[in-house]
Amino acid sequence: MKDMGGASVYRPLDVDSVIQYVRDHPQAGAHVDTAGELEAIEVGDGNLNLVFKVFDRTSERSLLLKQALPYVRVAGPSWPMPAERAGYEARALAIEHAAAPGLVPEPYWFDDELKLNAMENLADHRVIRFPMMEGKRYRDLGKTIGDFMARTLYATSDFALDAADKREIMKGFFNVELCRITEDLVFTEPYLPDAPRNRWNPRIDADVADFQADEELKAQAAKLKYRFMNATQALIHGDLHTGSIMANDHDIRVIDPEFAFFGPMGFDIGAFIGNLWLSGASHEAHSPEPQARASYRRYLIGEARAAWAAFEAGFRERLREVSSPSWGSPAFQDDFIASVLRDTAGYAGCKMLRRIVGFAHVADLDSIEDLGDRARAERIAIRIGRRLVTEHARVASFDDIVAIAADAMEVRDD
Ligand code: SR1
Ligand code: MG
Repeated sequence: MKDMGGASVYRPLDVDSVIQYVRDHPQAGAHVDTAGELEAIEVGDGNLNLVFKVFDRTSERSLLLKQALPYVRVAGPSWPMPAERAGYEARALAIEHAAAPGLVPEPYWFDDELKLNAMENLADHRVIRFPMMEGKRYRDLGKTIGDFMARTLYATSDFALDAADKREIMKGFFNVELCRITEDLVFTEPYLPDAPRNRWNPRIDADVADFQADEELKAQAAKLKYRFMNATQALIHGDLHTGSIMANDHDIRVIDPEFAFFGPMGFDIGAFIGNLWLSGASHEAHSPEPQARASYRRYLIGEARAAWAAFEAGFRERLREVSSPSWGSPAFQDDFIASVLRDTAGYAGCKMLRRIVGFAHVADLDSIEDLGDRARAERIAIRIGRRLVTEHARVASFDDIVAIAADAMEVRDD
């Protein structure tokens, strides 16, 4: 569709119009035969966007198109959300692709009129959250995500960039509306007894009331929120949960960086670690057999350790060549890594609690049909989340984070 001046105008695509769009797009021919037999399906399973896979049945090639709607998809038009978020995703994906090639989908083009990102279709990959509910183990999951974080976080930090260059990039990442979602849904509403968007399993009413009355917890969550809003350490992914990771048996990719902005590095690492612990808690129901449950939880602990180890090693390696002599001090570097570790603990805890009490939950827990079973799993997650938030400033090694999770999941860490 064109306006009177001949430019495309925004309209949400569907499985028919997306095919015509691909046929007409000058860059699509590099990825599919635009005159061939094309077929489209809509596969969006996230909270916000439309996602189309377009298959070229003649050559067996395909591409993926992700279009932002002008509202939150799961809430509908009553919750408007600027479709400009697609531009943040385009800019972030380009930077991530440069810093961590092979660890994100290859970006093809960004259509600013349609608020649409075209990219590599990860045809035989799956979002890992769902197979993990069935006990799927991904080789090198933690190592790969730790490597992704070391690469992307270092490359966009003051350690790699000249201050003026970093500030120039920051101009493209104010991302006000999506940061507001995180500020509200992660850091504010879960701690308010009467926030209208909160929802939770009625079997945990008492647990929720107890944590919402915990002044120390709320003070620590407020500190973490303030830091989220003010620590412009690096371009962070901003939503790095297990729904933002796709994998097959030999390849792992990070997707969906639309929440990207300059924030604290520990928010990304914490999101990943917190989601591993949510998975572990959910196996209270998904793996009723105690030995299988303990075994899967040990796997998760191993991947969490591997993620932190890969992040720390990769980051320290890169710190050998810093952009300013100021950053060369070994004591400063140790101090910095220690602060990222504390943030990792705190944000992991925040990301867990919001998935149990806030607006947006996770399938790991919500798929547990029996509310009593779900409550048992949720109580484990709440125990971990509360301790991580409350104790984050005292965390001195990754072992401290593991000990909190292992204790609540009643698994020996060896
Ligand atoms: C209204 S959006 C809810 C959540 O979905 C995204 O994945 C983010 O985690 C956000 O907080
Ligand atoms: Mg997402």
